[in-house]
Amino acid sequence: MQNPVYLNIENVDSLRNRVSTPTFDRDKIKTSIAHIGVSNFHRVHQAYYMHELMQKHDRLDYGICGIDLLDGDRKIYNVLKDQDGLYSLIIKDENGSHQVKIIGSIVEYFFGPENPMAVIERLANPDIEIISLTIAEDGYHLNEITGEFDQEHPSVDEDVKNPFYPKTVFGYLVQAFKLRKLRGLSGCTVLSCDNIKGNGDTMKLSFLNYVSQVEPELLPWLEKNSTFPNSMVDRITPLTIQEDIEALKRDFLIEDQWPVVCESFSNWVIEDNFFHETPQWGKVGVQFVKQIEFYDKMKLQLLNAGHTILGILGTLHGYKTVHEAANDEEFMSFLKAYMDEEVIPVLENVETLSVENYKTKLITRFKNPYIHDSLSRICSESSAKVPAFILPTINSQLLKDKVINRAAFVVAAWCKYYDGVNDQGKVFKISDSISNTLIRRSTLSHQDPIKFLEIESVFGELNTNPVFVEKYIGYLAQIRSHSIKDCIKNFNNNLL
Ligand code: CS2
Repeated sequence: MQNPVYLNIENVDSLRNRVSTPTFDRDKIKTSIAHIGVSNFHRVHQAYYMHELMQKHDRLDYGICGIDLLDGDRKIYNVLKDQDGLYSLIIKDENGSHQVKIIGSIVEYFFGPENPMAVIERLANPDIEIISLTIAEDGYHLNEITGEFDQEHPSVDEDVKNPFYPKTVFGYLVQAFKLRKLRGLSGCTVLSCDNIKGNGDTMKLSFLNYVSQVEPELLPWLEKNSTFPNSMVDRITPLTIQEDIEALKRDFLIEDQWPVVCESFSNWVIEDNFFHETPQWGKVGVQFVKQIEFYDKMKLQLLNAGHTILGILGTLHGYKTVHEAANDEEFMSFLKAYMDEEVIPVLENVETLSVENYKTKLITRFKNPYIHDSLSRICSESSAKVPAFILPTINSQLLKDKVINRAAFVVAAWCKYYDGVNDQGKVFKISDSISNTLIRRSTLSHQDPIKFLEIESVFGELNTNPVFVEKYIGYLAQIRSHSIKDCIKNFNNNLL
């Protein structure tokens, strides 16, 4: 048997007869994008689109300089450095077909903790026309409910005190923009690619708020020299597991330390608001629109909310993956009714046909058994996800005096989630930056259910809405005395 080939620039051509490899000349690539947060999601989405532009259309002007800023990202930095920025993308269709592509669009890589000045210089370089971001929902430090920037967050506070040795994305950007201004260079576009409603507006608000603390004199320049388009990003990307690494070695004889898996579906819609000319990404399916709001709402309130619901309810039952929960008819009926009765009525101005198509496709995406998306990934950082994906639906429905039954049930189940034990009696791990608060509040809710709703940064003033509170209290009592599956069955049979 042949030995597996270690993935790097020297060996990549020898893989050509096994998988798709870059056919373009990587030495000719011009780097015009600096991307902060080289997550699995970035690697299956933006880096994939840029690769396709190079591979299919020979557009070599959108090379990516990957940047990571967190100590915890050292592993991906080392892997990509070792592999010359190359990695395997494994696309898994619902019908079982698997395709492997070696992605070659990340051509430079920087690691903030190792050399912050080098990162600042690269971001300040005028060749970089777009600084894109995937820093996760909780990376913006903007309170979803109050709309206020959390200046007291320890890392933000540290950057305010030590602006020349930044740790946060805000700290880095301010130094880079300051250099651009000092040197008489142009500004650029800051493109957020995170799952947040109005992600560009959110970034702009958070960033300008930060700038007003540390460098207020930069504000007028930034007004003229930067744009923050909103974007909607969509492709389900599970965490890489050891089995993926082994399968690549076994089936394709490729030794890749950190491949990424994703579904075949992919979508990217961006508000056409670029500082330089609009990028030529339409060729690979990126859509540029005047208004992003409708796409945003549809995706966050159906897909991400759907994930959160399957995540919370599925974990309480004892399921481990999204597809297990989605293939359980009771769970799926509950989710479909949630979408039809509680979400779709508030998706104003979204074409009925496109919502129906999106929903139908979504159900098959959730059921895809090859993706193995863990419910623990879905439930991590729920304190940022529930306010972004579920509570907007509740608030809009309440404003219109419409039903919120299933949404209130999910919030009650979310409270029970912090008991940390499933219906099979097994303990599961909780992972959230405010997990102590969530667990404490959930414990207090055994005596007084409202205590959980009093986490202001999550629920805002929802604890004062009598309609919502009454439903939540009733459901919590049911959930604490019955299995989650029985509660869902009762819901589906109109008994709850
Ligand atoms: C997921 C998303 O993290 C989550 O809660 O819903 O990562 C989801 O898989 C992506 O947004 C899909 O586009």
